[in-house]
Amino acid sequence: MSTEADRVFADLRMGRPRALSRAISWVENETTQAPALLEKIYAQSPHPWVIGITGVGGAGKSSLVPHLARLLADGGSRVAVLAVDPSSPLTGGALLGDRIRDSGGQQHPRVYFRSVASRGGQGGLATCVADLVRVASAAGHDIVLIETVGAGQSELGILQVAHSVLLVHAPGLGDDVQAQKAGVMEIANLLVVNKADRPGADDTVASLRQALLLSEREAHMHEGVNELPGGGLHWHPPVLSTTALSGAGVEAVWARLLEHRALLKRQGQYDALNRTHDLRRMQAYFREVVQRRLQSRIESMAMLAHLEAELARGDADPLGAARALADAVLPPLASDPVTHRTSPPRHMENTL
Ligand SMILES: Nc1nc2c(ncn2[C@@H]2O[C@H](COP(=O)(O)OP(=O)(O)OP(=O)(O)O)[C@@H](O)[C@H]2O)c(=O)[nH]1
Ligand SMILES: [Mg+2]
Repeated sequence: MSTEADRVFADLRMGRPRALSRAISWVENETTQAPALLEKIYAQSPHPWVIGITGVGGAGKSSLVPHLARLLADGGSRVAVLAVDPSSPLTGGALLGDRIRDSGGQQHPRVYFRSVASRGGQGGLATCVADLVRVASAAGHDIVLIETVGAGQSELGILQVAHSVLLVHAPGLGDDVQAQKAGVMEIANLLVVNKADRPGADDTVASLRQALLLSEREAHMHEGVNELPGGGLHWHPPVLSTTALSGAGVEAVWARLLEHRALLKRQGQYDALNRTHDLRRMQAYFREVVQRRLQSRIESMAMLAHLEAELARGDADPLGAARALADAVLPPLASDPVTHRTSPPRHMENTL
């Protein structure tokens, strides 16, 4: 007898957008059907090409992505766009603005748009989005574009799923090139100065190019693929400009992305990245499962209430109590960095 997960999987494989939306919701909300569905998906769906699009708020990522998606779809690809919103502390979900944007416009038959909540940071982005990428692949999407706001951890999270990372910048957002360099510039394979119609765009292009040369310490490299003296190949991130209002410059961005993918494949890095992403996913999921199991075990123990009461009275210290709980469910390691105590500490006299 077929389960609900079987049916959704079959519908997914037939490319039904509603099945894709449903599958994404299952995974996002960690429903009880999600693991069975994901198991099928991972077994039977290839890695799509994942392009991460990141950059400071307001640079024009969301304006640029539909142009890029349409271009790829016109070229025959099936494109899924996942827009990762910072979770709202109130709703815990994707911001309303992008939800609305999802439902309006951009109705290319080979483009699928969806906002997903980031659940606050790197872990949330990496765990949920890595699965969603494969869900999209099961539905026949061979390219997945992921938009994230480059505000701290999320751009590092994007590295755990993307093959190519595009950093969007724009004039007038503060000449924060130094700050950019310190974080996200190191991971960008392609830099785009959007709003080329605005004054100062050329200066922004020039300062990004300068910053890249400084960080690469290789002033003679040209943008794209460079042949090194020893025979190896090196990718020097190109800096391009676009105007998302008209779509100008987007074709050049696409050409460079193709070049980047070709280099990754030529160097065997494309498959290596796929393996690394799977490995990271396994490690993250392992941590999740272990933590959940241990947590549920601890919560069923009388010792927890006992320790909590001791903490409340000031008769235990938080670290000692945590260690005592850990010791109760897992044997301590000889290499544990802290002194092992067999019983919860009772030395917290009111000395203050
Ligand atoms: N003049 C001009 N304005 C643009 C261009 N691209 C986007 N904008 C405007 O810039 C604003 C921000 O654009 P978004 O696409 O929402 O920027 P974003 O990077 O997705 O922003 P967040 O999702 O908040 O991080 C909007 O008002 C756009 O209309 C452009 O090429 N030229
Ligand atoms: Mg946006």
